[in-house]
Amino acid sequence: MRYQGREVDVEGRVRLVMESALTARDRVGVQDFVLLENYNSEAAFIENLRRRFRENLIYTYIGSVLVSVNPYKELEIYSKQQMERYRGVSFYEISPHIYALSDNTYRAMRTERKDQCILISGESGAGKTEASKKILLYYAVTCPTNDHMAALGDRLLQSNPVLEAFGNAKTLRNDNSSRFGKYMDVQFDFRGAPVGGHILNYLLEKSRVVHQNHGERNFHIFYQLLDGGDDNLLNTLDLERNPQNYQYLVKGNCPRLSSVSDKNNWKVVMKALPVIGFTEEEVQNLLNIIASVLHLGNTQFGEGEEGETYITTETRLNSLAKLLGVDDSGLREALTHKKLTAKGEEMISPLNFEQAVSARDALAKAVYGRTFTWLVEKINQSLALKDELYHSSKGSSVIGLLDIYGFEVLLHNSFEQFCINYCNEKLQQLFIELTLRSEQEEYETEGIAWETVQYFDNKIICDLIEEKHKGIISILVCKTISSRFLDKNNDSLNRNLKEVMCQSDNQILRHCFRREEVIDQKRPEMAATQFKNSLMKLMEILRSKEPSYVRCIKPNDAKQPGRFDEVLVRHQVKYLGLMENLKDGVSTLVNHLGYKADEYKLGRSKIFIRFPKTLFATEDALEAKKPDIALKLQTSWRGYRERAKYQRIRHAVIVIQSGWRGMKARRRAKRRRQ
Ligand code: AOV
Ligand code: MG
Repeated sequence: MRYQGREVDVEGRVRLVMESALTARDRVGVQDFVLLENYNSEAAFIENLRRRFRENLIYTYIGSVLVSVNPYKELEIYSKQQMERYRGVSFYEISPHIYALSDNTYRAMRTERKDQCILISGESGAGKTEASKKILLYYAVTCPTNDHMAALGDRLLQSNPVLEAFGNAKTLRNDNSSRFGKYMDVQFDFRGAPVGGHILNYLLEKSRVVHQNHGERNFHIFYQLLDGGDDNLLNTLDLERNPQNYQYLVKGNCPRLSSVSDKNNWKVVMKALPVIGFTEEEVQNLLNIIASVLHLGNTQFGEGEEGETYITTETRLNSLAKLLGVDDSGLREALTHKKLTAKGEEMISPLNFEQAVSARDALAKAVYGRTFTWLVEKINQSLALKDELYHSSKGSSVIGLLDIYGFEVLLHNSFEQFCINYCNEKLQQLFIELTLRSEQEEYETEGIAWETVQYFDNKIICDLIEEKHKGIISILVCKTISSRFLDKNNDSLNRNLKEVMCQSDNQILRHCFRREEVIDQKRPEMAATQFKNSLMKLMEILRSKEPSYVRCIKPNDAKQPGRFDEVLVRHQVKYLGLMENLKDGVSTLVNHLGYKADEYKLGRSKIFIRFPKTLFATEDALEAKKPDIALKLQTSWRGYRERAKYQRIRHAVIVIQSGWRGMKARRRAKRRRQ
């Protein structure tokens, strides 16, 4: 063993560091990229990720940012015992974990009484949704509770399988891909018990209802119903068990999944619905709607000699109308004709074949999409803060959880990918704004010497999309771009279909299709404009909260355990800007404190301080709240994650300050002994 130097560890013990202490580190890497000796090197960064991945250590910090690599296998690290290990324990005292981040966020909310949010990002299949579920589970299990609140915890957890059944689907990238964005607030009372919840949903990929790319599926719920529903139920819905009999399910040619049991998931969903407060009638109405979408898909058209369109599947039309709760002759007419108002007069004109097909598909998408929104509203009612808890919720705080659809690059990116990727750009922009940019600006105003860290500010991408008059979204409104892309943006339903639907007996559909909409002659907002506005609102919500970040990485494209594809990982490290998160925090501080070169050495994980007097000087500097940087760092450390923007430097301070604390404790102990 070779003598390496002296080290002040996190508990404040000064000890000799021998080489052997470093060998384990060589094997499993460092648990915080800030501690990498060569933290500017991308190769070292990737190598550290790889080493840890090989040891099933999927979590690593960059300061207070949690990086997570999808293991594509079940790891024994999410048990209740593990949750207990992380309760009340500081970030740096224990190995990195999603529970550590959950717990720290929770404690920050409790001690600072400030709303928090956890932003989870990463490309499709990287593990965002799994991470968000683990966070929710952690709170449901570890937070204080009583019977009433336990019921809320239950409803929070049960809302997940329901939303996933209706909003997730198999894609080429992910067998359980979220096809909607989800932001969930969990509200806690003054004792830290969860008392309420609220979900905001963002743009469901409705086009999937009528079309799937090869190798992909429609939303899970259709297959669950066909596989899991009993014979009786399928009879009443006039359905056959084989998904291949349904036009809306055959496009991807992928009816079954090896990784997912539709039958079991059906049971889970059916059990969850009453827990969330669905009545029997509501469940029946919901099932009728799912079945009606399948029947709509099988509604076929023929073309007469005059070019008029008629329905060739007449016998099925009755059951379709019954399931939708509408009059069958009205439905027939609305599927084959459109109503126009010209010069104050109402006219009916026949649709041609293509128009009829697209009217049918538009109806299927509208029915499904609006039902999904209704579902979210219904879940929100069930999670809403109950009156009797209102009093105890005073002075309470919120933790928001953002799980969006990840970046997607397909062979042909369509309107949905445009929206999904735009949403990801917005989130990245917020990340940059809250971490890198504001930090550098702060340095400048404080006159602190630092080396510019080059980072890619994706604001230009967001501007390109959203700028008034010349941004892509404004240009989309121009009729000159005529394509399917634009149709999806337009997303409108013929007026007479709306008229038929708003008379439905099905209470859910009645709620989804309002009479006012038929009367209102205003042109509805374009889908992209609506989406942009909803994202703007989301950004405001997130800005008002204290953020924590989980950055998910996908190790390979084959969804396989144990495979670490370096090219793929490097690509993600680059575009997530993870290297840009590493800054020279320790040396910035040390330079500012004016240490001489022989007084300290920057080690892999610690500062090696040579003389105790240097340590005392540090202590004095911090105690005297001098210099400014120390003051600033210390307050930000005190507020712990009060200011996410200091994350990297704060970490450096923790190393020094813990030592300093240790010294203080020892001094106190010494005084007591004397
Ligand atoms: P995503 O949410 O980031 O993609 P998911 O969270 O759905 O990705 O993860 C994809 C799959 O990876 C899951 O279905 C699991 O099989 C596996 N997985 C992810 N995280 C873990 C983990 N911690 N432990 C074990 N397996 C995991 V997308 O919604 O497509 O953007 O739109
Ligand atoms: Mg997801």
